[in-house]
Amino acid sequence: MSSNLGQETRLAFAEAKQGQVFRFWDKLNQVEREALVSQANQIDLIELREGLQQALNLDLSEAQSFANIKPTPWISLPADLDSEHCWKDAHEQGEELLRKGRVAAFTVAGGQGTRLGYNGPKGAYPVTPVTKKPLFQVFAEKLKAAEKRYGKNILWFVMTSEANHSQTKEFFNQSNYFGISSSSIRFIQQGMMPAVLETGEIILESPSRIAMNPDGHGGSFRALANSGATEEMIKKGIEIISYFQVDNPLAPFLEPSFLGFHASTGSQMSSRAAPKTGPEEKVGVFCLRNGSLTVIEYSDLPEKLACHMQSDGTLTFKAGNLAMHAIDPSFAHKLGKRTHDCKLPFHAARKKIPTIDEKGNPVSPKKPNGIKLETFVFDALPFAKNPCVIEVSRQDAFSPVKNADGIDSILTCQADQLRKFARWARAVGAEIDTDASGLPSINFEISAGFALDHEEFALRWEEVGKPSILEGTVFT
Ligand code: UD2
Repeated sequence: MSSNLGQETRLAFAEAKQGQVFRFWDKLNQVEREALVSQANQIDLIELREGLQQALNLDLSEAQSFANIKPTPWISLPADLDSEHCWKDAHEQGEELLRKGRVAAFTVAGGQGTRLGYNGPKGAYPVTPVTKKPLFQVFAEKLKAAEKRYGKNILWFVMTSEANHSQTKEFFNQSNYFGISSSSIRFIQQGMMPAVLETGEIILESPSRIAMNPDGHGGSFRALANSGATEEMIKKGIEIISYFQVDNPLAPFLEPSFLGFHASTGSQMSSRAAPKTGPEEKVGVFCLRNGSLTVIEYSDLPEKLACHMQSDGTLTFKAGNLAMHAIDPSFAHKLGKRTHDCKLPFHAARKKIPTIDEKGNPVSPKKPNGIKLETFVFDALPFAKNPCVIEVSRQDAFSPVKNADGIDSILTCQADQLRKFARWARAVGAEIDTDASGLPSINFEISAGFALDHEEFALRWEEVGKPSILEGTVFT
């Protein structure tokens, strides 16, 4: 067995006071040693030290920095003739961008999906009410429908992580790429960060394995830049990356008005927002902090501010982050390369991290024992020129699947999909019973291949002879 294996790495770790990572070295076999060294080589020790320091400082400064926050102005939904004109212009501009092939779709799907407890990539999770199509298929069908409508191929970037990269690719492969040409899809893998103790020491998951987690969706900038994706986009004349999360089947990621507003305001990063359902809703809020647009995460916003009301009885900090952004590829590239003036801060999440004891036996902690470090995509907003927040109708755009049950679960998401289908069907005069919340008494489904929006549904429903809608009807 070569005694020089990983010598430089082990030395560097010892110098950085991380020598404990190799404390079982003498007991490891060759394969285990190689695996540990290769994992250790992925870690940038300087970034880790600085990132942790910064995250702990951020924890302290967050507590003091709520003095200078204000609600953000946003472009609200059309309410009068003037604003209707603006929305119409933005819609036309967005359609033009789509016709010219200036937009790429980008799904972040690298998360660990811990809360959902699903054993597989979240995008494979069955989500539609009748045919139980997986999330990735729902997005693929929207993408194909938009390609058909605008006569252009649309590139689709899917961000995965070490935990689900090969499973995700395999899932697309087995599903025949949902009828999309495989050459239009790019899988890019995000980076990983080691989990650490409060003291900064890296945690071992087993004697030969470091506990690591994906580096947060802010890692998407680095993944886009390092994989060559941003360069490809720039070369191909793509002007907008339409960013959305894998957990939200309603995401209207190729809806033109949002893209149009982003372009017409000269923004480098724009975001969709909707009024929060209440102070306790688990979405971040857009606000101005010292004059810069930023998002304060739900877990960081003090209760007093979360509950604060304006004189009209609405929440003062109401602009909820729906995690849909339009991003300029050159801006993404610059952030991804982490030039000195443009680094996203790390945030510390205290979690229960499975580890080992001094003898190497597994330990499942009962309370948080370590810190996961992540960057957040919305922390790019303060770096962006003319960042812009645009309202969207929540019922048409947002119903994430995050939990196994309760709020934001498959049940609430399917109910929201059914309500949307029922609104479209009732608007054309189809007879459907609903309860007071708009939930139909039957399950039925409208695929994006049939209609991408309610206007198209009206046309197509006529074309197919205005059929009755019954339990289990599927419009494809
Ligand atoms: C996110 C937002 C919250 C709100 C909400 C809306 C954060 C920190 N908070 O809350 O403000 O907008 O969504 O639904 O984002 N992901 C990766 N790689 C990672 C981590 C996450 O790809 O390293 C993806 C993950 O697959 C998922 C998305 O990012 O699609 C959101 O992650 P989350 O579920 O941890 O965020 P959540 O629900 O706490």
